[in-house]
Amino acid sequence: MSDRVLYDFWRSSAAFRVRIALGLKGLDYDRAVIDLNAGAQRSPGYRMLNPQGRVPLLIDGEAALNQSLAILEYLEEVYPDPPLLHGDAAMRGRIRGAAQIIVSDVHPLGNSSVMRYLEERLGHDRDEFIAWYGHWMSVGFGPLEELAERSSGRFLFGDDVTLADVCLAPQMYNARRWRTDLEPFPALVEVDKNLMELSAFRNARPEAQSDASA
Ligand SMILES: N[C@@H](CCC(=O)N[C@@H](CS)C(=O)NCC(=O)O)C(=O)O
Repeated sequence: MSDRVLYDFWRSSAAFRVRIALGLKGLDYDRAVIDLNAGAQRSPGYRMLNPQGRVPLLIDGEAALNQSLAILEYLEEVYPDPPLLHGDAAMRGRIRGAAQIIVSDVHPLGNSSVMRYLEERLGHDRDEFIAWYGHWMSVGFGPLEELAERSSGRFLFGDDVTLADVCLAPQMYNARRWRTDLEPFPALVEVDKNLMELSAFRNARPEAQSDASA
């Protein structure tokens, strides 16, 4: 049994980011499944660990961390090899900026609690949610497509996998899940395909998790 535990759910794209980073850095971990469909994230026991009631949560020895980007930054500091932030401060800032487009501007608008609020409180149906989330995904993918077009290599910033790629792949999964049109984003589709050739990305896919269901 590892002293590293990821509180996780197969379909969580925020947790997917952390699974990728743990894999890239070669870190073993146990998974504790929090079934978001059954509302386990709101159970008193889990909220004692993470008052926000969301996944992921990473326990690493004495450290208990929520928020995927904070976890990725922690992993980068404590386990720097291989690095996910490259180059000088300006380059690292650009990588973080690309990751933030997904983590801050796009992903929160499609979170399951947002979907529940739109449907249950504001009376929108599932198709309207899909149109809403698809719109904001396309808005976020626009600048990332330009970045991918300008990249000198297979990934968003050349041939080194970065924090931005770690955030991109799960959002591409979300885009397909919610039937967002990816035709306007061929460079992102290509980067995603290249990322999925790496075992850390493939092993972290939702479908590859033990709790995956239809
Ligand atoms: N900004 C957070 C987002 C976490 C998040 O929204 N997780 C979702 C799954 S992807 C969740 O736990 N949703 C459960 C809920 O909202 O009830 C992060 O990056 O970790």
